[in-house]
Amino acid sequence: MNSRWVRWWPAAAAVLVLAGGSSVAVAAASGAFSSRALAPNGECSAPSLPGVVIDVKLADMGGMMWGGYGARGTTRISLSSDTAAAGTVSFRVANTGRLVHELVVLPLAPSHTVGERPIGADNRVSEKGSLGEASNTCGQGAGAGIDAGAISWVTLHLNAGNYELVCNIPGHYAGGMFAKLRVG
Ligand SMILES: [Cu+2]
Repeated sequence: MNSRWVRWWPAAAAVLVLAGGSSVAVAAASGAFSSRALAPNGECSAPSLPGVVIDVKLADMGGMMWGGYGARGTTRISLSSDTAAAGTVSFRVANTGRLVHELVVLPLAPSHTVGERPIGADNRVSEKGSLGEASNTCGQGAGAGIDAGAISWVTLHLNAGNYELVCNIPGHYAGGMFAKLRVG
């Protein structure tokens, strides 16, 4: 459990208060994030990927997002490792949630932390400087988004530095879909 999780759960508790303590809210608090098992073989298995391979999971509270669209703590990205050696890095991205998600790799300036990008009127963040993305259901690279239960993958060359991995489906960054990767 990293420090991000510690910050998230109080937010979930706050949402509980808003929900008025209904039985639905209690059920959500005890395990609302979906974690579906993905097909180990078949159309949605990734090929063998080069370089350092990082497994990424994209999750959400699906229909339990009663705290409000984009409420912090309703969506998340988790990484098998938050560090990687500079060079070839492959991301194997599994959507374990109920909504469509994606993974976009953005540079993170030294003085910045994840989660603080300004959110536009379209409920998305700027993708300026993007190094690449995995948003192609059962395929590599950019596409229309990763369907629930599917995977996508992308291989990038990353120089030493910090990166912010985000999902830029409207409302999802605000919901908590960002994670830091340190390359060096
Ligand atoms: Cu998302």
